[in-house]
Amino acid sequence: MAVERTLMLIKPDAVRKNVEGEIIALVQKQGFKLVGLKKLKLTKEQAKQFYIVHKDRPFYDELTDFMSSGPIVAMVWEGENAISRIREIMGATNPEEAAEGTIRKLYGTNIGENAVHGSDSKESADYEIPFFFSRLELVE
Ligand code: DAT
Ligand code: MG
Repeated sequence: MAVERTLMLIKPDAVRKNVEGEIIALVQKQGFKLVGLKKLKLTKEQAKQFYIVHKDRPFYDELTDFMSSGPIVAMVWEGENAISRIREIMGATNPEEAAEGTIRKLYGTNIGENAVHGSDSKESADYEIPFFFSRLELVE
């Protein structure tokens, strides 16, 4: 078991639904420590940079329009196997296919507007955490 850090985003649809607090509480109840937190609004260019791995996917333009459509909440969570365990708590990409009790099942709208993002690997976390947070903003 390894202590890891992972980036989670509460996407514009969930912020519009006013459920940021419920999502944070759900992750905290699983024992993870919140080490970074901020609310911000991405520009289209910033959303394209964040999701650069998807640049050749057919949904890239729709995804980056959505992610720059309103405020988001960015968080860094720390804990044992945080990367894979938080992906489990999030649920499947398509909220209709997500397991009961997962964040996307509870708060997602559709496959594009699915409430949250979570880093999918150590390599992703290493790109995504510094994208939003400086070292000074990550507090044990
Ligand atoms: P995940 O967010 O579960 O890691 P992903 O990396 O495959 O999923 O895709 C990134 C985001 O892109 C996803 O959260 C929502 C959007 N997306 C994925 N597949 C899509 C599709 N078929 N149509 C529209 N948006 C999609
Ligand atoms: Mg992904």
